Amino acid sequence: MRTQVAIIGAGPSGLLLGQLLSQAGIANVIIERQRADYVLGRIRAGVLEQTSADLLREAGVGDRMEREGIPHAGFELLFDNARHRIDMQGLTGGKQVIVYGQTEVTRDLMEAREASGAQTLYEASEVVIANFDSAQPTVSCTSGGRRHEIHCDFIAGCDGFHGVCRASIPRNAIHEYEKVYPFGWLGLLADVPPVADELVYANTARGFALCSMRSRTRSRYYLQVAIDDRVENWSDEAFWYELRARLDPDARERLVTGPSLEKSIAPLRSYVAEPLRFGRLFLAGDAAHIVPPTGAKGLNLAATDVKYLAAALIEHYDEHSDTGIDTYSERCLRRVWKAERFSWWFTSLMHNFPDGGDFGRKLQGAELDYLVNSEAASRSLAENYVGLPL
Ligand code: RFL
Ligand code: PHB
Repeated sequence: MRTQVAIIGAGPSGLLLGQLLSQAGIANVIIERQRADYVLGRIRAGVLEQTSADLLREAGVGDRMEREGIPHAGFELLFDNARHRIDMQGLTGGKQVIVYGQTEVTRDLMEAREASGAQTLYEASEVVIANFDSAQPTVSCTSGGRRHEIHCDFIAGCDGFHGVCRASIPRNAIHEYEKVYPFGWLGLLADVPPVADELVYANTARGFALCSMRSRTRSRYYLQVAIDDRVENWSDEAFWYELRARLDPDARERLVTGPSLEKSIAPLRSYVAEPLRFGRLFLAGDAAHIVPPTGAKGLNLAATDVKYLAAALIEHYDEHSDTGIDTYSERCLRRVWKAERFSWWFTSLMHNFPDGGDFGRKLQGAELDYLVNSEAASRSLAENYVGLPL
């Protein structure tokens, strides 16, 4: 088989890249390890920055997001038993974020891909990428009971943190930066109305909690748990009990509980691999970098990588210029490190650190107090949360 761009991974990065390339008339094949319904079953991100929403519109998949996505003009910080609103819109000259689940983004992209007739090999095993340091890269995999060999001009590594692409780059050609946090997030999805109209980020002595949502009837909640905790340890009742204990009295009263649709634990990590390009292989999204979810930046960073990568490949084919390709890594990394900084900072501010001690908690209290009472500090938070300019 021959194509122009072989894309490894059908998460949001791979599907969005495929869509932008197909729109530009560039042939592409996606190779995905899982089944489509498995990919759709993963409950992950919930918040889109305006630049990500704009890109989805540009890619022709913005209609349902427009109808069903919920624009948010602010969010709340909860500490010392009280909630304080951060007026994102007022502090950033009118910017908002859109609450629209990653599952929905993925579904919209999968439908658009099917309609375009572009090829996707699902349930691909033994995926091997080769020769990407030459002009004739190849991808081989087993799918549908037979071995495929795909010859291409470029490989896009959109295969997430545990994928094969980054792992195929020679160790001495890549520099990794990593920070692992001593806790995880236990998430629960339930068909109950959200406890508040906007997201609530809570710093409490019992640990961090986040009240988020997918719609006006579906809530997503998270609790900070120990790094070695297991989801089997958490009945729905235990989850709701602990969440209630981390809320303020008003929210505690309003909280509606119900059976969980999904419950899982995610570890928290900050990670960057540099550079994002090796010969004719590009890394994009979680394959290249991970942020802890506190700042809601992961999916948004993936979208920006893809925006730059699609533009670079289109420039290569249409204008015979490799400027975009040559500057891809540097352009992405400038934005990636700013989001890494923000996500690390917000994580450090909001969580209970096992070895942070009383001193650490006092400092967090002082910073939160400063944050909600200083317009400059609130604005800095709001500016980062809605997404820094491209
Ligand atoms: P994905 O989504 O991991 O997709 C990679 C795909 O590659 C496939 N794959 C392979 N395919 C072929 N061959 C192989 N060898 C392969 N190995 C892997 C996988 O099956 C998969 O389908 O990466 P992508 O596309 O880069 O997308 C990144 C986002 O998924 C991620 O950044 C966000 O979910 C992070 N994130 C959040 N981001 C936000 O912007 N806002 C949020 O509110 C937000 N909340 C979150 C989050 C992530 C979370 N978890 C579970 C880590 C909340 C949580 C709890
Ligand atoms: C979510 O709804 O899953 C979500 C929202 C905001 C975050 C992280 C996750 O910061």
